[in-house]
Amino acid sequence: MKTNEKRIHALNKGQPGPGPIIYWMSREQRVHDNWGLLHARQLAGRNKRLLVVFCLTPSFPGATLRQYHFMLSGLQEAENELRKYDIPFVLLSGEPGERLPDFAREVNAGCVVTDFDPLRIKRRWQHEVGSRLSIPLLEVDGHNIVPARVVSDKQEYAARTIRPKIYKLSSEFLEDFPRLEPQAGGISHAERVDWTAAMETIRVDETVDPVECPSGETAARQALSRFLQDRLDGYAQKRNDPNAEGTSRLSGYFHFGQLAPQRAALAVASSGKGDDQAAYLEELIVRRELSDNFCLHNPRYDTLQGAPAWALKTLEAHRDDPRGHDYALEDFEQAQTHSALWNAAQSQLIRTGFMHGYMRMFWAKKILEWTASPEQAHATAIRLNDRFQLDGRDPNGYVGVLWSVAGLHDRAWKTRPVFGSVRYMNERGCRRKFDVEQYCRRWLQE
Ligand code: FO1
Repeated sequence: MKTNEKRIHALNKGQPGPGPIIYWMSREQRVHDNWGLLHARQLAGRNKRLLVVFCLTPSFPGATLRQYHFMLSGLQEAENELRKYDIPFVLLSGEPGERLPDFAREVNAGCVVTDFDPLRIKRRWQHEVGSRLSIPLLEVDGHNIVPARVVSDKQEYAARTIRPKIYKLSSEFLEDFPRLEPQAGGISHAERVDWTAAMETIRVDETVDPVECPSGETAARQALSRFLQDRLDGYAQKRNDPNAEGTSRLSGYFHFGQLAPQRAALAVASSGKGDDQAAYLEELIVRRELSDNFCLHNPRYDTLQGAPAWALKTLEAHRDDPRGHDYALEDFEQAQTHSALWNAAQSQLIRTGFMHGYMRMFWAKKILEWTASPEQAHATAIRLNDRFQLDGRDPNGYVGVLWSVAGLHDRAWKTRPVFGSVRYMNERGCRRKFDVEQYCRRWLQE
């Protein structure tokens, strides 16, 4: 079975050469269930060699040791797994715009295949690589079930507008993955990656510790199995209770591409779990793919200016409303606000690299309420999200912050101070949903 042609998009006008096929792994850091790698393997066929290359940048915007540690540990597993298929894994260090074209020339490559990613930095890398290659640079969307370039050619207003587009096309794309074919004798000269040396090239903030969450494709599959066995039953009810641990906890694996969302969708879709199944597929497919759609079509996805016009207007009208509290970034970062509930959420984030989805909304809305301006609130939420969340720097994070702070993909609500008609949330609402004291006890204890 071939990769659906609609997942593939040419990023330059290069002409294929006779040499090896390179799969430039970036967003999809896995060996199995990976449409980009499968397509590269198909192009290599029997007569060409396939090489997998990852380009490690010494610092990725906003990332810390926490995320690099997780990523490198998953990549080590990918190298070992690829060896079983006789596919060499090459780790380059430095700027992809320079290192990739140099490497492609060194091995006299015939074609480069890479992952779809709507974020600015990746599109810049791809532009630099594509314009320096005389061979084709092909992008494959291995992240979205319905490829982001296919589902819509414009920024969608909300879940309600993208949902029918996704479901209309999903039967074409929600197919099982073929197996990766081993390549005969492809690895004989391949050297092993020196992972200790690679770790030493990293130049990031080391004060944010790695988290205990196990990394890699195997751990990701196990996490999916545990979710299906233990937590899918009752998901629709329990997912809004931060004490119940009812969510999937797969977002870190999706962010680093260690698990294909399509694998999770196939498993959940065949679970026969009615409302729970539908609630999870809504999050996994509609909400996640809406985030990629937004970042693909809105170049201001990581600034307040990315918000809808109605929300910018109402926030402007309430710019001078008195704030009950006016905290600086450091107060938030160190969980030093007057609110035990807010501090508990921030502590959960610092300790675990994860914050429950319901708390993420409350957390970001309170940053808006207790900060001098909406711009500063937005920048604070992005900075903390990118720094501490294992899945920071992801389209989901940018969309989540804009939803909370500036009404993205939402509608106008009753007008209130500071928020204007952006949806408001307060602690009383949290108390109606879950045991706030239990959550605070859990995350505020030393
Ligand atoms: N992708 C790369 O191709 N090379 C890197 O060195 C790299 C570092 C990195 C660090 C933290 C992080 O959260 C992501 C990182 N990514 C890197 C990208 C990542 O795989 C995702 O593609 C995007 O962040 C989400 O679209």
